[in-house]
Amino acid sequence: MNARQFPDGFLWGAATAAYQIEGAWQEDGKGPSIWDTFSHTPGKVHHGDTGDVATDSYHLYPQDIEVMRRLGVQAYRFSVSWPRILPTGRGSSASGEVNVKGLDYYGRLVDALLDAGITPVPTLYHWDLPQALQDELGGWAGRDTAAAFAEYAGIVAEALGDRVHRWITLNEPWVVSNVGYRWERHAPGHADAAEAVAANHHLLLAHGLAVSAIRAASRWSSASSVPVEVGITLNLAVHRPTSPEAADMAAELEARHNGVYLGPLFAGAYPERLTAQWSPAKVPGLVHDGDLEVIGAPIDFLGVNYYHPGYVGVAAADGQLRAGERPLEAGFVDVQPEGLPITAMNWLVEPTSFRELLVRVVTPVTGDLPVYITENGSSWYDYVTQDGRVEDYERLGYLHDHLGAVLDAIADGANVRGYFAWSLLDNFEWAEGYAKRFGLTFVEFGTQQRILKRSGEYYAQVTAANALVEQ
Ligand code: GBH
Repeated sequence: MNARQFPDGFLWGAATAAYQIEGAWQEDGKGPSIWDTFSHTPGKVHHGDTGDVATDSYHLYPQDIEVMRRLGVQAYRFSVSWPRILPTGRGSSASGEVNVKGLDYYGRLVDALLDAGITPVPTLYHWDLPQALQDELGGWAGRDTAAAFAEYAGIVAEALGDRVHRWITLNEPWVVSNVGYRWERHAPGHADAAEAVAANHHLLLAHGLAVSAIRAASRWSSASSVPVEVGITLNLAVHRPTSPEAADMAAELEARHNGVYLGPLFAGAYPERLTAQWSPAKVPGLVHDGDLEVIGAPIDFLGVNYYHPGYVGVAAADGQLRAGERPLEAGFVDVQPEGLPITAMNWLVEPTSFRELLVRVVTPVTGDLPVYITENGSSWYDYVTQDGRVEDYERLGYLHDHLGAVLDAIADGANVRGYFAWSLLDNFEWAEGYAKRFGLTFVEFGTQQRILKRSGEYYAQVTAANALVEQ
């Protein structure tokens, strides 16, 4: 069978995030983050797991790079821990101090990546806010956190900008705002819709301010002629109605998920249809004059994370839940249609929704702008066989089918320039602790041994061929 080729120059990568892999939570002057606090609070994370050690990548990053070589990836998306760089969250402008040892760690990591011929693609915020900023400013619910982020971004860009040319400001502001401030499931564990809407706006403001801070710092530190590229990563959603009566609710959910970020970033406005529960524009005093211009500053690419579709249906008249339904709101239910596979996270597997996302949701707003898939992957109950192998054919199938969806979207005109698999290796899966594995590499958490899974072997074939290899 002929393998379908990806475009020339398509970038193959793998992704992780600082709190999920680094460990060393108190080492070399690092300050506490809201995730240190949250995971150390009984009852917040499954099994009481924490990121104290995680995959110990603060020390074992050379082993991670060895895995990257075996996967044949050309780029590594990792995140920088803000409290490792600024233990109190602030730089010199607010009597904070830069922790040079924290910066040195990322310098060593970047140098080792470049030695291995792998392009570093750091994300500046993947959910580990300095605890001090939560305590003093209300975290993302406070406007000053946006300015603090821009200062931090400039400090990191100045230190690494001679070697790093592609930056991602934020990871998934929807998750930060809603899962962290509205629904309590992530740090800081608040259940406050007003805080969540404020966080939504302040995160976007932080992004916009950071874009110019990174560009300014890069001009200063970069002697090379490689132009700096800055983007943001969003988790975007496809919500499909199970009947025409649910279509408006599906559109509402997509506006809360997608429009509230894509609108300000690409069209200068929050979606009209949303109420003050969801739209910063409807909250008096939240959006200041000039904010939307800052947020809409031109970017060089959009990062898209995608895992699963959502289905929304009309609730039964008697209010009883039918098979596969979960309560949503106001007479609607979240539906898991019969027959679709479900991962260990209880997420639906349906690759056609990925193509739909890229073609219907993303391309109309991004146009010619490059799009990178900055995360995609799946969790399954992996185990090591007696001969030391992890035969994760479900993950291999998910990977194959979702790469096929990317090819379909490219054929439909989507400007997708690269793909980062989530994740390089099993790691701390937030509220699920270590119970849910997403890696192309298995980690034996007792010994920190890394074992390439069958899916990782498959990914190595794909990256080598730049094609959707068939098994
Ligand atoms: C990503 O977020 C993270 O960036 C990464 O750190 C994480 O390890 C990875 O995914 C795997 O979880 O409405 O409650 O049904 C996950 C993005 C967006 C996926 C929301 C689940 C629906 C949750 N998530 N989505 S819910």
